[in-house]
Amino acid sequence: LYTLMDTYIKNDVLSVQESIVNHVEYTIARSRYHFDDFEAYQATAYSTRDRLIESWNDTQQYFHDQDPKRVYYLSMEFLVGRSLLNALYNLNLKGLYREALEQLGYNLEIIKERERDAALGNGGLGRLASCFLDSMATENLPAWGYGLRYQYGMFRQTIQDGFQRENPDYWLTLGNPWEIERPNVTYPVSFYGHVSAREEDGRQIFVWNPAEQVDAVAYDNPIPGYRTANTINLRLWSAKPSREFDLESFNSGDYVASILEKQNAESISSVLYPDDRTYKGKELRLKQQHFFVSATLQDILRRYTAQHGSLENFSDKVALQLNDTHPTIGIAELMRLLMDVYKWGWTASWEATTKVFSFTNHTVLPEALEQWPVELLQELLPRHMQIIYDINWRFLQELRAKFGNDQAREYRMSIIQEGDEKMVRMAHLALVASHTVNGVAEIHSELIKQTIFEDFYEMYPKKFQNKTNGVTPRRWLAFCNPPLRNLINETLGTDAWISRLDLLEGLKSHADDGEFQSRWVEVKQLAKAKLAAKIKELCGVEVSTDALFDVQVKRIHEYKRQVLNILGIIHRYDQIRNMSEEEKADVVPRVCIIGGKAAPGYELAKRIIKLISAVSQRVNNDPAVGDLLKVVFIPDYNVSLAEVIVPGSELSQHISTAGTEASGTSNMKFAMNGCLIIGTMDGANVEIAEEIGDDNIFIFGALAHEVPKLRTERADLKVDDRFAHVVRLISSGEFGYADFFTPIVDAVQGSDYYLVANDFPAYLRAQDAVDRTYKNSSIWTRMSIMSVAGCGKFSSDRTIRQYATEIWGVEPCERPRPP
Ligand code: 26Y
Repeated sequence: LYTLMDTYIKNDVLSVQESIVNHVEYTIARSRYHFDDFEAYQATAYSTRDRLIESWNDTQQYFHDQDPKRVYYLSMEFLVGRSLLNALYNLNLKGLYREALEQLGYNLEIIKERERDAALGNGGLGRLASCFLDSMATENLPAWGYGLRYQYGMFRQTIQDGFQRENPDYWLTLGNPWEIERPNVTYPVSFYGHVSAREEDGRQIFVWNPAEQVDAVAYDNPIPGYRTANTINLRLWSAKPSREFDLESFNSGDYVASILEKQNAESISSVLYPDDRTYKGKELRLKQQHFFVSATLQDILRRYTAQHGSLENFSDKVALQLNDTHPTIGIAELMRLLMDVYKWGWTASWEATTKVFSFTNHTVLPEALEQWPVELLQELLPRHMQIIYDINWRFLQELRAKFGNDQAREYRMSIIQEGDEKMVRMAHLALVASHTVNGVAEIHSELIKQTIFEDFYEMYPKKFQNKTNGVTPRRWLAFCNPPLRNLINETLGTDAWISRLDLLEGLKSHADDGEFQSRWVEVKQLAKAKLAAKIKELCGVEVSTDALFDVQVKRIHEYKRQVLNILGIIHRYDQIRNMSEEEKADVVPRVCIIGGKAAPGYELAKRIIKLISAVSQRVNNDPAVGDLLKVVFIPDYNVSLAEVIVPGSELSQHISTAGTEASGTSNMKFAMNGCLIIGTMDGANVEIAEEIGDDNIFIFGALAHEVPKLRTERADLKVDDRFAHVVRLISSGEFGYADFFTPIVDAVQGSDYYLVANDFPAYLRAQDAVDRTYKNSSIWTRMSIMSVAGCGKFSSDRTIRQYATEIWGVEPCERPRPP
């Protein structure tokens, strides 16, 4: 038996082929003699999954035996993308599978394209969560991620006549080979009803009598680390009709109506909210949040007590990280579980709760801060509302003890916002109950102390930390850009940099080497050709790979200033079309690539997409311009597209109004791939400039501390003539749809909250510097090499190690490699 238990799956060409063919026949039930590319993908995925499961099981067993302190990353979003190549690379099986498939008549590079992205997130915050899982696995941390298994992920964007259309992303239609359904890991989650109180052993006991219950079913998604035997877990919850409530509702008489009503339960986890900025108090979203954290906490407590016999030492052995305020209701839920279910007193429950939770803030924009109407919370979660009131009462006592009777301060800081409609401020709840709060880049962590959380910083200065974001160098360099990976490997004589990104520094000494530079350029040209083919496929536009590829891909938002970009493009267009042929000979040809989704309810953002499309129509069809300027809007920007766009870019725009972009993470991905950055002193751009050197980046624009004053003075600004001119081109109908674009024109001509007019001249100057530099290939290439060489800090491995030591207090727990 012992030998049987020690038998691992065999990894040789024949065994892999056998496993793939077996899955064709027995898992997807197709003929092993005839299966198409999609079926080959499915079978390959299942075969890979077998290997992941083996590693997952042994890792979890090892964690169990070692019993270290654990960390759970709670996030409403995980932007996973595709898994096949990532898993094969991490398990070091890519070459083997390529060969095995080739002999069977399939091409791994082709079949991997058949996988659909898991898009269970909006943008930066969700992708960060996925990069963190990759790093937690690679750093061998005893960690799990918890989230929701949405049936509809981020909508698919199509562009019709230049307008955005949203299409449902029913990503599970053809199955998801990466998940493991765990029907036996199911918890009831309650809603509505009322709370009753009774005396028990001289103590008040509260009983919540819920009126609605749904079941949360676990789906496990193995997350392999890079070149380690550890595989961690991402557990996602799916809502199912409750079994427990069967009896009650079914005795009520109308059998069919009862069944139909119960189906509604599934709607709780059915759809991801596609808005990442403006908070709307939607009941379903609050239900999702509670559903998610209740199932998660029940699971964590159950697994803890199963192993330890009780909850003793729970708070020494568990850390819970809240990814923004979205899972904050979990604070009240943990209090409820400890007090009402495990019968702990208030003090012990509060002590444990405040010891386990910490919280990350991802934005300074006040409109994104979550606040739930008291009335809604009261109705949906009456016991939680009671607990929140109790937490607040004690908090206000503490406040008075510290600052005396200061009503204005109490009003500002209270967890409950008074007013016509009373609201629960989730960020305040998170701040009061967490032992640590962190921002996501230096500048952002400073700003939250001075603005949105100023009062809390005064009260709890020691709670505040910074954790500058990072991205996984596996997906975002080593795997998405093999030619660059190979060149770096050869140059450094090792591939160790893939998990120790600081080693990229070794490239610095080659930055001026002419021969190395030309190989660097070759690598970039290969990636540009791939991107050009993608553009042809998706936009039908032919672009020259001799042009400078200039990219801005991210969610469409006023603060990210895609408008500044398009105004700059219009200026460039207007210049070119008025040039003589001699002047034209001097122009650096450009391809301007823009992509990103607008929240379906964000009207202005959708107009910006239409403006970009209208400008591209005009520019691309103007014979006076030819190859000197092309503008393309790439539809449906997502993780897999980013894996093609990032390596193929030469210039990337990160041009938010200073003080508005918390960090940005794509800036790191672009820099890592030798793309130069044009950007403002905002978010992580500041630290990127510091790391790679300010002469290797194009920085422009107002600084964060200047912005408030500039806003008050905006009405008196003497607007640059070129700015006035390009805005006039839009409003006079040069690109059609003049009326439709009026709100955009008004926004930048009116209060201009994001200071587009202010920064316009500096932006054009920076773009001139870009053109001038590009003409000198050797200088440009040197800057590109220095960007990559200076990127070591921006690995999420570094970020995660800092979270582990400075916030969570967890240590690596590395499973020994099997023989
Ligand atoms: C409450 C709801 C409307 C909501 C949903 C999603 C609010 C916010 C979000 C997502 C926010 C987000 O993606 N923020 C980004 O987080 C990145 C990772 O820290 C940062 O790099 C980026 O600057 C920030 O905008």
